[in-house]
Amino acid sequence: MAEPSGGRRPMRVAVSGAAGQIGYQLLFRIASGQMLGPDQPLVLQLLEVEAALPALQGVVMELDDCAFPLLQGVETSSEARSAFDGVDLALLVGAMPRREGMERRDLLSANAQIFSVQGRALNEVAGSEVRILVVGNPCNTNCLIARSNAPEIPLERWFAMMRLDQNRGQSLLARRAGVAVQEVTNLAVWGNHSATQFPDARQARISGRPLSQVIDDEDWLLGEFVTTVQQRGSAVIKARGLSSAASAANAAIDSVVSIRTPTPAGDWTSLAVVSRGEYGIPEGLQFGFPVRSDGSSWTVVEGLDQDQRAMELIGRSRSELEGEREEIRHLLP
Ligand code: NAX
Repeated sequence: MAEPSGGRRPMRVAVSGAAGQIGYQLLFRIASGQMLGPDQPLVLQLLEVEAALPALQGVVMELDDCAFPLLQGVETSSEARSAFDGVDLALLVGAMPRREGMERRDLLSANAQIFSVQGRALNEVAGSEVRILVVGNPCNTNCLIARSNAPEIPLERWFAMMRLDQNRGQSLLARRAGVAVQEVTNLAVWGNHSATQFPDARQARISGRPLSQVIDDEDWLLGEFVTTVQQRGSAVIKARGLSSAASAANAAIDSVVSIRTPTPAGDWTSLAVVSRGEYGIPEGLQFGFPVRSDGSSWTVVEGLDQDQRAMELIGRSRSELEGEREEIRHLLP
């Protein structure tokens, strides 16, 4: 019988925080081929803190028990240099969670330590074409920190995840318009993956038509729609008693697919990428923008007409990210 790999070189995929709840939703989908495609063999290189390695071993046992044809190996480590050795793709999911009584600045600096170490390790040992998606929060600033510690890796290879926010918004718009979710396109989520993000429904399209022709309710689009998407993570925690995990893993897979696949004509996808000054966003911030990919490189979609109200909302998220950068500036190399 023919091998599913067709003789292709396996891709090396690192996942940090692999024993966590997102990890548990993510690894099986990656190993089954949902992220890299049904013909692409892979090796998983899983990073966890020392204390979580026994739990991670249980996850590895379950991966074995799935007998995934594409999965050619699983390695585990608590050392970033070992987990990132030769990787083509790194999904940085593990992060220090916010504990009771912890100030935001403590959270930022605890994560700054983690992501500096991981950035340096990627710089030293990752494969020459590596791409990195940061999921662990605060993901935009964690990405900026890791990137700043990896001078050999081009800035364009770094992404922070905005896709869960886009997907949440797309579902909400589809429900409101009474259409299937795939009819909703061109939804950009601007700024920080936090409660200041701006999901911009007014540029969206429904079945190719401007959204305003279907949902003619500016107050809702700039009011309840925006706050519902911004607060969705908290709403899930309230209902489930745990933060979003399956939907976050799904969004990580969607993000990687949209980086590696040409964006459908006329559409765009939401990714936080390094700012080159587009829309007046300071250079170097890791900022959520509408992005188009050609399958290997990407560009921010420029020239979208943003009115004053939209620029104010985007500005709020920009100020928050500038503030985060100030908080950790002393830790940047
Ligand atoms: P869990 O606490 O279930 O898992 C995190 C795992 O990371 C733990 O197993 C922990 O041991 C590990 N870890 C911590 N520090 C590490 C380090 N230095 N190296 C390697 N592993 C480390 O959290 P989970 O629900 O899986 O969420 C993971 C991260 O995703 C959190 O920071 C969370 O805030 C963030 N999220 C980001 C989202 C986004 O859209 N960008 C949405 C979902 C999620 O909230």
